[in-house]
Order: sequence, then C-alpha cells, then structure tokens
Amino acid sequence: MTVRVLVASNNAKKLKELQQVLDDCGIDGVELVALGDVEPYPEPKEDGLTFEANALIKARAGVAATGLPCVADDSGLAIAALNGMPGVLSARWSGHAGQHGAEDTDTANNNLLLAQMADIAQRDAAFVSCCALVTPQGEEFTAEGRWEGSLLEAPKGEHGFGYDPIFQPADTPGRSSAQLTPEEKNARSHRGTALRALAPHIAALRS
Ligand code: ITT
Repeated sequence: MTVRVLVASNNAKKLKELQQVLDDCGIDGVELVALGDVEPYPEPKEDGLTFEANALIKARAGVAATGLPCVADDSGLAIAALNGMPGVLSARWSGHAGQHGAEDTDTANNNLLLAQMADIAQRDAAFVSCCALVTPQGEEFTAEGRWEGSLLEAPKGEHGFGYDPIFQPADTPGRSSAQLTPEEKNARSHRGTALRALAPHIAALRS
C-alpha cells in the first residue's frame, strides 16, 4: 500500500529540496504530494517564536485541511552578531510577503542584511531548519539541522534561493551555498540534515 504524504511549502525551491532529499532517502511506498496537488486551504499564521513551533503550525494545518500526514520545514539564517536574527523572521526580514515578488523579496532581504552587517567583522552565521511530521492520528515528530558558516560581504552564485548567495558554508571553502549543485547542498544543508533525521518516522507511516 502507498501512503500519501503532504509536503506543505509554498516556496517552490524549498519544496524541490524537500522532495529531492526525501526521494534520495528511497522510502518505498510513500508518495509525496505538494500543496498544488490538494484542495487549496488558507496559509496558517506563522506566529511561533521558534523554528519548531512554526514547522508544527504548518504541518498541523496541512493535516487539518487534507487528512494526510504532513511534513513541513521552518528555516532561516541565524547571525551570531545579531543574536540569532533574522532567525524565524528570515522570510519577512525586509517586509511582509506579498510586498515584493518571491525573487525580489530574497534580494531585498539580502541587501538589508548586508547593509546592517556592513561594519561588523564578526560574521559567524548558520542556516537552521526544523522539519516536522504530523500524522492524522495526532502524532508529532520534529528534527533540527544546522549548517555552520559565515555571512559574505556581497552576493555570489546563482543556485538555490533566499540567503544562499550571501552564505559561505564552513564546509565548502570558496563557494557560497548558491554555488553548490543541488546534490552538494542537500548533502550538507540544515534542511537535508533535519529531513534525513525525520525519514525513519516517515517510513514508519507505511506500517
Ligand atoms: P514555506 O513557509 O511555505 O515553506 P517560506 O519561504 O516562507 O516557505 P520559511 O517561513 O521557513 O519558508 O522562511 C525561510 C526563510 O529562510 C526564507 O527567507 C528563505 O529564503 C530562508 N532560507 C531557508 N532555508 C534556506 C536555504 O536553504 N537557502 C537560502 N535561504 C533559506
């Protein structure tokens, strides 16, 4: 029997990464369903103060609307010199979603962050992701991943999305996360780590 699992993200590039990581886990008998494949439902308000709280808000909303088990990711960039900000505010650092188009929002977020950090030499940064799985029976599982690195002085690279052009991973010296192939990024990223930790719980949905 195949189990359908909703992957609840409105960010097409994030969704692709989530799907690729899960596909690479090779879980037989699980069919991933995107938001575009189900009856539309209102986006829940992401008003949690942690990545975990927001990931659970998104996954619970997916289950409530569709009756399917649901996986969601909440993620962002944590800058040490900014006490972990933008953090859970990463998506709306330069203003509310809808104010710009998706690509413009990314550019506006990156430009604002670079301007705020212009005179600051301490540039330690980490991408953080919390992935949540919620089942129709009310079981909840979460897992977190961190990708350590630093904030660049200027954007470079064309791959990925969001803050990738201004993030220098510690484990890919000389290449920003926007200069990695999808496979290279998924193998190291916050999202890859979090979702692979959740994979056994997703696989267990079949039994
Ligand atoms: P969904 O909530 O619909 O999944 P979203 O893009 O709004 O989509 P978040 O609320 O989790 O997702 O916000 C994540 C923010 O952090 C957003 O600004 C992203 O661009 C950024 N971000 C997260 N992971 C990233 C990554 O792997 N590379 C670059 N930026 C990332």
